Amino acid sequence: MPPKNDPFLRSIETISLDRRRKLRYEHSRRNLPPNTGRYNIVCPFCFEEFNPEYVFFRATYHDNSKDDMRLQVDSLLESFWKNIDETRAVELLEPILNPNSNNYRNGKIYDGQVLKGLIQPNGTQTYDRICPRCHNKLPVSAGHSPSNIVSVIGGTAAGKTVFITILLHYLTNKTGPNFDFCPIEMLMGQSQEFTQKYLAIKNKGHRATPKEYIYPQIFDIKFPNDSLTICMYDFPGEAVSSADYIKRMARHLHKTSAILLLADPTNIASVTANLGTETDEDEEDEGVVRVSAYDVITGLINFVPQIFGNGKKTSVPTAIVYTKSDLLEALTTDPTSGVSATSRILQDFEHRGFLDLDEVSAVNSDVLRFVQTHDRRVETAAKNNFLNYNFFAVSSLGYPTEDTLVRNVISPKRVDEPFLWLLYQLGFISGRRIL
Ligand SMILES: Nc1nc2c(ncn2[C@@H]2O[C@H](COP(=O)(O)OP(=O)(O)OP(=O)(O)O)[C@@H](O)[C@H]2O)c(=O)[nH]1
Ligand SMILES: [Mg+2]
Ligand SMILES: [Zn+2]
Repeated sequence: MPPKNDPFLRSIETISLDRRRKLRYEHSRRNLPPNTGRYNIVCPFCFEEFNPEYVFFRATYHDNSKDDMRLQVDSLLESFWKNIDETRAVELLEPILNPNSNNYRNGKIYDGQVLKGLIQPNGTQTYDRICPRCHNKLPVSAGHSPSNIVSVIGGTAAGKTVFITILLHYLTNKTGPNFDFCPIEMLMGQSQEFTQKYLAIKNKGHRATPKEYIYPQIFDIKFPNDSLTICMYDFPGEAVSSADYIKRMARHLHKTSAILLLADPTNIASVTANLGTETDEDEEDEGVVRVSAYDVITGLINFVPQIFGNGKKTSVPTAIVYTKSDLLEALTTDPTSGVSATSRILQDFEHRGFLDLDEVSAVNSDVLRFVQTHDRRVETAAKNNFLNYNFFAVSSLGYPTEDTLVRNVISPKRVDEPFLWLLYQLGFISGRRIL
């Protein structure tokens, strides 16, 4: 977060955009592996990393008259899913073909340098690449671009699912054109089409994510000359303090390249008091625990110690995002509330072509003022545990939920900013600062 400590900013190059008035600092894309046209694949299910040459294929047909082409139980795949859901029914599947066995040496089909397909014994082709370790189907883009895991974590009803859904839509329609990139969803078969979910949010409101395995949202961000695969993992807030859930179903947290830590600002008692909103009796009956950003940070430290390297600060870039900023508008009448009428928390901002680092620092300061007024523990917890963090505020819907349903319009505020900051931290977009 603090730009002075940003190791990358030390190696920035200075360019003069307007010599008479001011200098801007820019650093271009950095930290990226050379574009060799072939990247190691990280399986989005078991997180095994391997060379694309060693993928397996699922045959697209079976022939029960041939021993090696029968429908069969895939015991590796079964044990992967049984570990997550014991009640899962066992299916018979087409056989697995290993392209590196003698039978297929001459049947390999390449797309550039990446092994993409295989000629099957009956002469037809299969393009169903699967992970050699867990036998789950790999995304179409695997091997063509570096893959990054982004974990979206936060308490129940923090707004994670709505945020991810709106973000993907927004990246496609607004941010992408501003940055000359185009996000393409890599459907995994099981992963839901985000447009449908977007419409569902628009039309019907939203329901809690069930505490079961959630398929990652996988999308490719295509730049003019290369691309980047993002595997985004939603997380049921209910599981934020469950060591068992994290161990069995949220192993992505151990391998994460970036964290979007989402918190509902109206979960803080002093904010609720300030807003005059009463506790929802239904929620109390259902035993819903309202978690703050502090609880999520301590949950991460306790349950995912791997990323903190034995009690040290983590270098995984972490965006600490207060959601539902639309609800904070009501605080502005109280001068001691930490949110002024001119606060960036309430304003939208469009980054174009580069991340405006001054704006990001200003948002950080405005949100920090809110945190210092209402929940100082968060400031200390962030400072002591993350090397690279920034505070953000977003509104995915733009209005309080009831208003959104009535107006049937969604006008997100700053919804792409934390994600752009992560892309900047990972080295995929440039940032600029006015001196
Ligand atoms: N006012 C307002 N409400 C929002 C916004 N985003 C989400 N909500 C509401 O917050 C509630 C929870 O949103 P979800 O996205 O389901 O929250 P979640 O973090 O995925 O919750 P779990 O899946 O239960 O962990 C829903 O009623 C949403 O309508 C927002 O930007 N503004
Ligand atoms: Mg959810
Ligand atoms: Zn795997």
